[in-house]
Amino acid sequence: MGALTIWTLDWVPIGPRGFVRDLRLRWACEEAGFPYTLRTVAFEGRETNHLAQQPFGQVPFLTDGELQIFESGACVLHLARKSERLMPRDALGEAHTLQWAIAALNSVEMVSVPWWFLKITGAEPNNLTGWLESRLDHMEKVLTDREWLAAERFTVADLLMVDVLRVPDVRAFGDRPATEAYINRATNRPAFEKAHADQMAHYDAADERER
Ligand SMILES: N[C@@H](CCC(=O)N[C@@H](CS)C(=O)NCC(=O)O)C(=O)O
Repeated sequence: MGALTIWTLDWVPIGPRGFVRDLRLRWACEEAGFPYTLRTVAFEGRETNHLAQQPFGQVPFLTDGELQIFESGACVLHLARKSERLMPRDALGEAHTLQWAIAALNSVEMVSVPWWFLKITGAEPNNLTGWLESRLDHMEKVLTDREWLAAERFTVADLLMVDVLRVPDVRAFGDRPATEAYINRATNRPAFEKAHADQMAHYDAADERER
């Protein structure tokens, strides 16, 4: 394996701290025991200053030696290919992990992010509410009788699903005890706690530099 570098923004406002998607990569590295270096692109001018690395002007992206890759989902799946801790090696376990990883991004996050955006911009009514409610209700049923989504243990699918579900407005939308317990189970893992603390410390240090 080459040297891993996680790329994120040099600074963000208070609101998104703890939720910038570099956390997914940090968390995956912590779970797998992979050391990494953190590097940054500038928040100012982010729309155009790193399009060669991330064609939408966003973060995160990852370098692994000579390889460079963007999209948080692709980055954590890349890491999962290197560690059985993130993805089982048997065909069934791997297929189920991939299935739920894609479901997190393409069936839940694809509704939750636009819903959240309409919510914070004050759209009344929020026409995505019913759609999100249906997705979350289905997840609640799934999580009622299982601890983890695939292979009966924590995988990268849980990492992605939990990162989607733990967004405060999404988490506060309705009462879903199995989902809440699932989020707590995952975010109480030492690897998440370390990744989260490191992201917060990174942005605290950025504030210090401004002073
Ligand atoms: N689908 C992308 C979404 C990336 C994304 O939304 N990144 C946010 C930070 S979490 C960002 O760069 N926002 C700044 C912007 O869009 O200008 C991924 O998962 O990597």
